Amino acid sequence: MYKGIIAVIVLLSAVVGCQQNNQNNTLKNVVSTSDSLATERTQKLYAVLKSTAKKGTMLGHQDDLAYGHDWYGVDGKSDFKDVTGGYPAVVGWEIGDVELGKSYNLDSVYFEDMRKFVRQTAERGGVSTFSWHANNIATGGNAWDCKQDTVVKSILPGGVHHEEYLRWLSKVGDFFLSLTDDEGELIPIVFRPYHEHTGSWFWWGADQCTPEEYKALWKMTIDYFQQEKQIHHILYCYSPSETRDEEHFLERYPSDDQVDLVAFDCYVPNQGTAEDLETYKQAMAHNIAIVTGYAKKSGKLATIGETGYEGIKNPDYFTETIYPLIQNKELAWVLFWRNAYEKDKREHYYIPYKGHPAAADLKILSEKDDILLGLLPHE
Ligand code: BMA
Repeated sequence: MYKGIIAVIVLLSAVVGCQQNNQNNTLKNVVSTSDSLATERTQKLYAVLKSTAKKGTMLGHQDDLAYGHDWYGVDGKSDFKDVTGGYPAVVGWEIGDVELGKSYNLDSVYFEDMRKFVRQTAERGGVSTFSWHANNIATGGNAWDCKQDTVVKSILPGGVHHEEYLRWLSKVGDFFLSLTDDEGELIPIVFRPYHEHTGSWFWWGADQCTPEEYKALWKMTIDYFQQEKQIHHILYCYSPSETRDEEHFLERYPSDDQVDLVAFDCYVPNQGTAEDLETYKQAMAHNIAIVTGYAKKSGKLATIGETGYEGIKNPDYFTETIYPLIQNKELAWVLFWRNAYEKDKREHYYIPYKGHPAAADLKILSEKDDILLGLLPHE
């Protein structure tokens, strides 16, 4: 377990405070964020993540600081911390409904609270990553509404919903621009938009748009952020669901200059039987090989965008399934999905809470030498 988080924070702040152009140029050569105007702090984060991934993998948990299996909105609480003794190095957040101007997301997490949690995570030397279950602008339904298959086409330039969609992007951008530290400086973050698009359960999925339309959607989004909103503190993560091979993985890949991290989402399927767990192991190993292989080739950074075993029915899942899969792989992190607090979702959790049979197992995983609790210092 890596314990130098304080040293890391000091180092990071030192570099963040340093504005000389010559260093900026040096960093650019080493790091090459996809956004050539990325803030120095963002470039720094990318560089640090790359060296961190060479040493080990960080653990992440969706919505970790906002709620857990048996609580909502308790200051300082975290299911991950209750079980391992420390906060997760990576915290995932979901911004669905921010585009509608709501003050809380589709899982009832207030955006105001998210800002605070992102600040706390940065202060601890951790990373915040964002997904967006964007609503369906054409039908008024949610992200899962796939009743019609021309939504993407309708929001691209020339489409009937284009202007309205740009107003949504503007709201998303305003939220990202509100993620600042106590000094008012923007905190670099990871954005993983239009995820699981090789599946067909979101309006941006494989049956809902062509590869060219998907790529155009991605480009339109980041061009709008960078050129219209002057947003330069984001690392972009491309995260399909499981893919067959590199060709399939790249079928809808925007381009190397629009992506910083390559990932995939993969869950234990069906009821989570021993057989399902076996299927999952194979799918994970296969997809880890695809993303790490492509990351190596392209100089990108590989992560696991989302994963987990709903209800964790095997108490050895973390040490016996996850650890062998991620050991000795250049993966920056693995993000486990949320521990729902909702009364009708008692089995919808992906890390153990205090007293759960798999709690000791997650703690053992978190204590492995190559499981990192924060970012490493950058040489
Ligand atoms: C899904 C589930 C939903 C949730 C959505 C967005 O995987 O967890 O309950 O609303 O993600 O966070």
